[in-house]
Amino acid sequence: MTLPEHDLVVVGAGFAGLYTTIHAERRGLRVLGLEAGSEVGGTWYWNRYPGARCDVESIDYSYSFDDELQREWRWSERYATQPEILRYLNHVADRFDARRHYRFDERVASADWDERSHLWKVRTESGFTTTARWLVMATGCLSRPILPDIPGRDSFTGEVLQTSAWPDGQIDFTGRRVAVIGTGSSGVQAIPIIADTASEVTVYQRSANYSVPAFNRVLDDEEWLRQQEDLTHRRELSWNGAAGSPWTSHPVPYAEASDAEREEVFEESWTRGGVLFAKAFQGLTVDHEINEAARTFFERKLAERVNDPQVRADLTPTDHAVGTKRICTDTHYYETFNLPHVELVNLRRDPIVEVTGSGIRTESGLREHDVIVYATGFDAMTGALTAIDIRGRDGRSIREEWRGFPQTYLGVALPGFPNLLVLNGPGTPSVLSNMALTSEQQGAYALRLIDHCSAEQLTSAEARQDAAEAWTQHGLDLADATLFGDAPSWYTGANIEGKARGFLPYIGGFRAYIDRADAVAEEGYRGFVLSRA
Ligand code: NA7
Repeated sequence: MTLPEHDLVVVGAGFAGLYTTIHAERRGLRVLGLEAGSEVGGTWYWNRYPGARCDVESIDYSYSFDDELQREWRWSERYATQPEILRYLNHVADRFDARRHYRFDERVASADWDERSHLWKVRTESGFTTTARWLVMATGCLSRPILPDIPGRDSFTGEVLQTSAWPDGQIDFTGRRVAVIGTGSSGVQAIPIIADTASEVTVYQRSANYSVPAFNRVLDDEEWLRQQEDLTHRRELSWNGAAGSPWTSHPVPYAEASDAEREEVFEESWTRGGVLFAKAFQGLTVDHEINEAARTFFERKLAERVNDPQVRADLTPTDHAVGTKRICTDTHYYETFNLPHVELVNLRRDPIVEVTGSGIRTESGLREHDVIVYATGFDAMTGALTAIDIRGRDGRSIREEWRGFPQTYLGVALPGFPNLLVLNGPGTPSVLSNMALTSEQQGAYALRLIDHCSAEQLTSAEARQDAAEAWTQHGLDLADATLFGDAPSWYTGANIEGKARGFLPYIGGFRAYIDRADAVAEEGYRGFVLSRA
């Protein structure tokens, strides 16, 4: 039997990849990590734009697998900045000596399954090749950036920046005329900080998003100690919750709450900050009436934050229900539009015609800029995998198959692609949950399957077609019962022209997902075909 060079290759050194590499080594597996970046960090390595910050609280957005680790790392703010999360992931890599397993600056170009030997042959863009029994894709959900196809885009002679591939080091915007295209979380976080020093900021907005203040604060010793005392309980709630965090909705259903109680609950959820606003009442993203109440509350808040009625109207979302696109978590975003040097261009009324050498022309005319910042998002959930030429059994290609909606079993396994384990793939809670914990769960689940196969002297595990179809349909049915499907979001592939539409993450909740996935394992991997070379 041909022996592989490695038991497993892990692609990616973000939260999921690092977890898996560290734990594979602990089990005595021969593991190789491949990472396109020059360092660990994943999302937090690439997205270095000003203001980049996690929208899950720092105490929750960190690994739970090692008690000493979670107690020794002292977060400085309620919501951690990108540099702090990157320092944290570097600390984790040092502490568990994880870097020695990785080859950095290695972007995987292709992977081919060899049916005879039950091995994956992996090749990187630099020409490095290796073989492994298992191929674990920890390639991230938002890691394949997109640039809009605007006529003349490359003719601009000023500086061009992209939030998702930001150069290392500070960019000085002082006295410069800056254009920002895109008002998702990245644009919303970057715009106020750019506006602090730029002489002019023009924000080109295609769709308005809901944004709720972060109410970020420095974690003083008192709050930190309180969090530490409560940590075990807090983690328990997170692992048993729907979104991997300790927060839950108000216990009284909306229908049974008085007007005063409703107002109080919305206010309290608002001041919790950011994405947590969508948790105000159970069913807020399912029931039109509750959602409308949340929308009304939001619009009142917006009126307090934006002075100009036309700008306010332009900043009011019109194409989706509250929470059905990820709510942005901001610091002074809307207030930035009260500044005299900040202009909002509503592209629905005044579309971009072209980018020129000196600026951006919309139907109303040319605005000159020194810098253009693209904050235009990602080919989410599938883009990182379809970017690689992955060939499974009988030459089946993920790139080809995922021209249609991706069929996965538990989001982790794909029919036709034995021993390929996707972490946080389409069909997992991933982006709807706290990615630090979902990454642990996914890494542990992959390793559990690998352990099972080793113990049984099996060399291959492949999802059955019918199991994948049933899982995928189950996910789509759950999403259909909510308001999410109507929103033109990256959750549904709507931000990419020609991408198959359908709700990509698993919306049934983190705990429910874990229970289902564990039941599959406990029943001897029902829905998988396990075999020996
Ligand atoms: P998002 O949330 O996908 O935002 C991308 C933004 O770019 C969004 O406002 C888009 O408008 C806009 N966009 C995309 N293409 C264009 C063109 N051609 N013209 C104008 N505007 C465009 O990405 P982010 O990086 O901000 O955030 C990603 C996630 O990271 C976020 O959800 C959090 O989970 C963390 P659209 O709404 O499509 O009309």
